[in-house]
Amino acid sequence: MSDFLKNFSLEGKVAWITGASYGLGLAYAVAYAESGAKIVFNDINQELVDKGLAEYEKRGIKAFGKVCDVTKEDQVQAFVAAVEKEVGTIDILVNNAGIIKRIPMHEMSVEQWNQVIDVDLTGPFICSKAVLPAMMEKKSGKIINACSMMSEFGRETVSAYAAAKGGLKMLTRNICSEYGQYNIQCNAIGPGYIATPQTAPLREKQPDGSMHPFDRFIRSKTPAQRWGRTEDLMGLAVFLASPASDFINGQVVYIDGGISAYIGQDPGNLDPSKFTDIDESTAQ
Ligand code: NAP
Ligand code: GCO
Repeated sequence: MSDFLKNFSLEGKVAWITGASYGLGLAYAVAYAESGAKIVFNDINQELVDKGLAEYEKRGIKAFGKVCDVTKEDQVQAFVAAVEKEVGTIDILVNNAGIIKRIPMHEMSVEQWNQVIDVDLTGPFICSKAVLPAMMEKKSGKIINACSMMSEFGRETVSAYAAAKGGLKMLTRNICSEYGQYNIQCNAIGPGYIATPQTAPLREKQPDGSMHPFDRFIRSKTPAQRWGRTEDLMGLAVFLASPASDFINGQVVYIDGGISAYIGQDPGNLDPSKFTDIDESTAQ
């Protein structure tokens, strides 16, 4: 490998991706493993951790996985201590774990609001706080947050999620500001609409077999006229975790097929025969 390409390698790094049993977290972890990193991950219950371990084993990846709820600081601290004992200090943290509740705000309970804020915003705070001391000691570290189109735009029914993802954009900037002096970079990936279980309800066929209205809508807002695939995000995830991005800090990098640059077209003008259809069986 050329000296230049070594800048994109994660050889020997320990990468922790939260909530990485499937979906985008699994894709990031696979990309990191392919780039030389040791993979550690957590999920909310043993069934999901086992599912993730099986997925990694299928790909020849020996991952370290344990149950850990990112909203519980005691569990996170214990998880990090176990990783440091059994694998090594964490070089890369991807705050990927997230939930969404699509409920009109005037019908949303405070409990439902708090559940989303706890996972999507407080979780990244708790996990980042847990890995920072070792990164400060090492004078090196990468923290990558999972922002969203909803870090910039609102839409009906996602008030708590948008507030969390908007806050996560500012947490990204603040970690950059406070810890850049330790050679720690904190950036965020801002995916567009990606085919995963989280967005599956937005693509469900209608009873008459027609497209979900939101599926047609989001394709009309995307120049590529397609949903993103998890593999579309793997390159950026590796780049932001690698030495090649050491002078990028505090940024949200949007990887959205052009949604944030495009006013959109009349959904009625779309020709479904031209769509690069998502194979839902792969939208893991
Ligand atoms: P996903 O399919 O819902 O996966 C999220 C993962 O996080 C699941 O394994 C989930 O477990 C886990 N998780 C939830 N709460 C947790 C907790 N308290 N502690 C630990 N793990 C927890 O989501 P995704 O589509 O892969 O998205 C991953 C991240 O990217 C999320 O932060 C999401 O907001 C963000 N994002 C997604 C898109 C998109 O279009 N898909 C776009 C922009 C940003 P459970 O199965 O138990 O929930
Ligand atoms: C929604 C979707 C989005 C995506 C993603 C877009 O209901 O609008 O779930 O929020 O998950 O965050 O970037």
